[in-house]
Amino acid sequence: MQKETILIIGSNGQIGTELAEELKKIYGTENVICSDIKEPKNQVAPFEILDIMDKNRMYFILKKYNVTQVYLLAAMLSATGEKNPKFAWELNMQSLFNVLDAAKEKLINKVYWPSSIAVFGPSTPKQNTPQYTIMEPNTIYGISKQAGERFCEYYFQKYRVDVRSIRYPGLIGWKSAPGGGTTDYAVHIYHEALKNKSYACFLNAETTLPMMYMPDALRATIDLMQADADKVKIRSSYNIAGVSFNPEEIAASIRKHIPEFTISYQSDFRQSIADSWPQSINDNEANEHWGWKAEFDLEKMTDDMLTNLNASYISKN
Ligand code: NAD
Ligand code: AKB
Repeated sequence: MQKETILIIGSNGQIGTELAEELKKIYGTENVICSDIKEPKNQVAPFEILDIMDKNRMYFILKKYNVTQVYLLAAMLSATGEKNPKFAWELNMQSLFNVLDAAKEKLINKVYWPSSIAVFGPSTPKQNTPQYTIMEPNTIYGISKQAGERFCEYYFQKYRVDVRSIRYPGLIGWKSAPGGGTTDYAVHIYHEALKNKSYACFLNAETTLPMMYMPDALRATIDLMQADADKVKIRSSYNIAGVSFNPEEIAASIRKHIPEFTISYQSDFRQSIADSWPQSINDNEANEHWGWKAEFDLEKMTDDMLTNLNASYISKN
């Protein structure tokens, strides 16, 4: 087992809940310190309350545990960000500065910070969106992710900070709830299919978006963090592709398991966010540099989601 001590910031969220489990398997439970602004729902240890805006407390925790790597997951996502743009900008940027500065000061030696497909905007080519292309995001979330990417590359070039990043598509998993994004519908739909056999979708039927099943996203994250430094040639953030589909297509895949499932459409403010994003992603660089390839397609994901969610509902009742 490799000797690293990891701090996850924002560990109670959709990704943190699952990533903590995977990192503990690799590095040992006691070497993965979870932290969040709120107490976790289920008991987790070791755990520290940390508001990432409080740089002194973060430094105290880094020193207390001799942390070597930080995974910074605290952020405000696209939909909640539009409701409070100033705070979203402050949280998304200041949190990154606090962590990058700790790495610059050599308190830690590696940083993981996720970006998003939200860095792209309405003027970006929508199909097979390349790594390098027009990027004019029009959500505060996307603007903060794009600025964050520039700062990651700047800290790497100027201060040799070993920061690594992925532009996640919308993530779908059964173990944890999504936290205020535009792609959240693709998690809710499975829960509603099992509970009510119907779902009212906040995006319209033809809204195709890039998505990814959580096991693929976790594997990409860990593979990138474990790659030799010379293979990580992009220090802004890597495109990675999973699966692209629209609400009608995910509903059809659910109907193969639950034939009576119905979907209706009531699009809201999230429609214009979704319309500004790509429909599919080209991930040639991630594939060439560190061997990335997704494993889950829509049918395999639906099968796994419904099987596991069903089992978890049964065990709760
Ligand atoms: P989430 O909203 O589910 O979780 C974020 C966590 O951060 C929450 O537990 C929240 O309590 C915590 N948090 C909020 N403010 C904090 C603060 N001041 N200090 C400490 N913790 C704080 O988000 P997520 O889906 O797990 O996303 C994690 C990261 O991945 C974010 O940067 C997000 O932009 C990025 N990302 C996520 C997706 C996705 O589909 N989930 C896609 C692209 C990128
Ligand atoms: C969101 O919808 O905001 C996130 C993302 C794609 O970054 N899921």
